[in-house]
Order: sequence, then C-alpha cells, then structure tokens
Amino acid sequence: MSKSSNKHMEKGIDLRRHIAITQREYPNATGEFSQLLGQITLAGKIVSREVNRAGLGDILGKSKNENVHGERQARLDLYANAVFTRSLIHNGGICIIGSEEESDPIHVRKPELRGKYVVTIDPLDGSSNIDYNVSIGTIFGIYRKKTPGGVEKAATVEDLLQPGKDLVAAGYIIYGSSTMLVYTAGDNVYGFTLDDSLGEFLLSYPKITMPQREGYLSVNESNFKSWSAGAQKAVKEFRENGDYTSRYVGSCVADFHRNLLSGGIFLYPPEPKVVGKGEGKLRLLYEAAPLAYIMEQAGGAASDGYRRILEKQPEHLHQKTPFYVGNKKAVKKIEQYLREEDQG
Ligand code: P6P
Repeated sequence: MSKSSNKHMEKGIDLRRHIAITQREYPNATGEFSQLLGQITLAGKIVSREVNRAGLGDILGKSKNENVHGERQARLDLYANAVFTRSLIHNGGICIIGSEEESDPIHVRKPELRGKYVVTIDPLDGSSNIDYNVSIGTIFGIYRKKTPGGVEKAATVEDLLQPGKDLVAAGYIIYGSSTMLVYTAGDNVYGFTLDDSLGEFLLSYPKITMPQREGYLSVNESNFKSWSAGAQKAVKEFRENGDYTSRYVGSCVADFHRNLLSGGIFLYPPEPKVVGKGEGKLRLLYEAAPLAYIMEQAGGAASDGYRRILEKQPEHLHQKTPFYVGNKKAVKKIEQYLREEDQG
C-alpha cells in the first residue's frame, strides 16, 4: 500500500470503509474479496449475538450429531456452521467450502453464483468451552481456486487441499470479553473490535506484531506423559528455565490471540500412543494453517516440529497436525529437541 493511502489504518475506521479504501489500491480488484470478507464478518456478527445470549436461548449443550472425528458436535457448532456456510454459499464470491463441521466439501453448484475464492473454516473452535462462558472463535482461510476452468468449472477437493503458503488471506473472530476480527491479506495483521451499539467492526489494532518476549506458555500439561521425549524436554525447559507464565484456556483461538498480542508459545504435541492423537489434535487446513499465516505475518513462527506449517501439503480435508506456534526462538528450540531426542 502506498504511503498516501494509510487511511485504511486509521484507528476507529469501520471495516467497510477499511475494505473499500484497501480495494482501491488494487486496480484489478473485482470487489469479490471485499464481498467475501464482508460476508464472513456479517456471519460473525450473527454468531456473536447468539454466543453472547447463548445461556438465555435453547442453544447450549451437545447435539446428537458427531463430526468426522467422532466428537459430539455442540449445538452452537452446528448453528455457527449453518450461519457461515449459508452466508458464503449464497453471495460470498466462492466456489467451495471446507468446514470442520462437514465431512465433505460444500460446493456452490450454480455457475452464476460461483466466485474464484475457496474458504476453509472452523465455524466455532473451542467447543469444549462453549457451555462455560469461556472465549471461543471462528477461524478461516481464503485461497484462490486453482483447478483449471475458472468458475465455469466446478471446484474439487483439490482446490481445498492447498498449502498454507498459498493462502490469499486468513483470519479469526474471537467471541470473548469483546468480539474481535483479526485478519491479514498478506501485508499486515489488522484487529477490529465489534461495537455492538453500531453493529460495526471498528479498527482497534492497526498493525499487530507479536512481541518477541517469552510471555505465555500455553500447553495442556496433563498430556505430558504421552508426548515424545523431545516435546517433554522442550516444555520442561520452558517451564523451568524460561521466563514464561503458564496460561492455557483450552480454546485455541483464545490462547493464540493472547499470545499474539502479548508474546508466548502455544503447543499441541502429538501423542503417539493415544488413539486419534498420533498427529496431535488440531486440524491443519482450517485451524493450524490460517493461524500460522497470521502468526508469520505478525513476526512469529509456526511449525509441526519439523517444517513450517505453511509448507505442509494437506493430504485430506480433516488432517490433523502437531502445532507449535508463537515466539520464533521457542519454535526453533522445539524443532531442535525433536530432532535431537526423537530422530537422533
Ligand atoms: P485439550 C477445542 O476443543 C480445541 O479443538 C482447541 O480449540 C483447543 O486448543 C484444544 O481443542 C484443547 O484440547 O485436549 O487441551 O482440551
């Protein structure tokens, strides 16, 4: 963005104006990306309203359904999934969605409704916390359709199975003490806060960069005994020799957001001997990759212990990955110990 056009970074500017000004800097922009981001944030406002009054309505608790991982879906999970997918399918400028709550991709069938973008989404991450009023969040990634034929030709799952380095944009909406949208389109990480009295997202953090202080250590230490020797050695060192404060909400978006603003490291190591957790618990496509994209833009790092998360080629929609994200030095230390202890 040229210097003259920093108006899009003025604190307090509303998201719509921010998007319109940003779009003007890209003469070839068709407005589809702006439309898509607008639809995502509209859906976010609707979900935010429901999350904030969940205890009053009849929407807490578990549904009878299970997701592809065999996890019982919370009723708010299903609600958020419906809100986001419907908002995007009908006028989001997209051609296909990969959602944590859907075992298969959702296609935009009508060619006239299809757009060039592809969305991966975890509609409501942190389900285990929903009923206890703990912060939860929506995580999304935006790619371009890459299979041939443009929007005239239907997208395929290959359009979803793209490495994070090919993301066009990524973001999350955190439903916490306030509702915030944090996103990057590759040149800056912006933070917007929802002003409920206006129903608008207003720019509250014009440029988010993660402080490189050690800050918070976020890991579920009750799994310590199931980790590899390398992961155990890294966490032990952080805990005993580092300058960390332990803080673990158990909602990835909440832990990630606090560490992004304050400094820290989040770890979800694999548990080789635990069924379903041999590759960890977090999902690559719609949790780790979008968050890794944001973290790298903010000056941090994100790894699966051996390579950048953004370099990983997804093999299937709901693939899990070990996830180490935050302070660059800490991520390097984890990679070093895993190499020495687990591969040495
Ligand atoms: P554990 C929430 O259910 C989630 O998927 C992430 O948001 C969170 O980081 C993780 O699981 C917490 O898992 O095993 O520590 O409860």
